[in-house]
Amino acid sequence: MIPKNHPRYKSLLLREKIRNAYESGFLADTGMIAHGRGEAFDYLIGEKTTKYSKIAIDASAISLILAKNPVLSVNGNTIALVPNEIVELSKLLDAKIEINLFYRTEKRVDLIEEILKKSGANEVYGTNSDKLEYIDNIESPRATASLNATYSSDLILVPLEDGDRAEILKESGKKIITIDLNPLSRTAKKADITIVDNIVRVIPLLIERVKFYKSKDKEDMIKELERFNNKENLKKSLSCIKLS
Ligand code: PTJ
Repeated sequence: MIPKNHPRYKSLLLREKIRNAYESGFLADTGMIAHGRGEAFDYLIGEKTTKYSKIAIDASAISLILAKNPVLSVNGNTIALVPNEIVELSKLLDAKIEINLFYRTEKRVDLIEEILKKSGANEVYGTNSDKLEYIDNIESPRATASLNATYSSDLILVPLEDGDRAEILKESGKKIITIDLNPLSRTAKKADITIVDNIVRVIPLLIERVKFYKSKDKEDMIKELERFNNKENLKKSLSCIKLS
């Protein structure tokens, strides 16, 4: 039991979620290490949503609304932290949810599918019963792509993933949005839109901004998106890291 007045209360609650997810069997053991890396970067940006994160979240909301077949790719860490919010976002956008795991096992996939269904998801892709393709040039089990989701999508939200998948998906013509507290990760550098922020703050805000933009004029949204420059925004996000 963590006392509410503990100065690190919020952060300790997240650790608790991560530990429980590991004990339940759906979080990879190294998912705990990945969380720790994220925590360190979060500390350095002041554990708050920066101005540049907000700019990237707006660009993401618009892109997701304008996409023809958007997919929300989820792994163990994402489901440990924001399962209900992912389902809410998918419903709002009519986006598909696909399970994609680096340390893929049938058991973990089943457990994650069960959590998503309990959170209200009608359909989940990338499951053990789904029709899966394997993306060329990716050696890990992360190569899986559901024929009816990632494989045929035009835009994929790829959170908490530092690797080569984003780059390869991009080469095949897909647009990539990532959420990563580490602005120097491979995926952060390769994505079309990089949100340098904690996923627990991002998804609720993204839901809010999708609701806001949904009623807006399409041409105005396109113009706003054209003004977004990921390289510039990522550079500014990096400058938010305080070392003293
Ligand atoms: O569930 P699996 O099998 O797919 O495995 C998932 C992990 C996360 C273990 C796997 O994808 C992995 O090893 O990831 P990496 O390479 O450690 O990358 C995870 C990235 O997410 C790192 O750059 C972290 O800084 C970042 N990160 C961790 N927690 C958060 C985060 N970014 C945003 N919000 C967080 N809460």
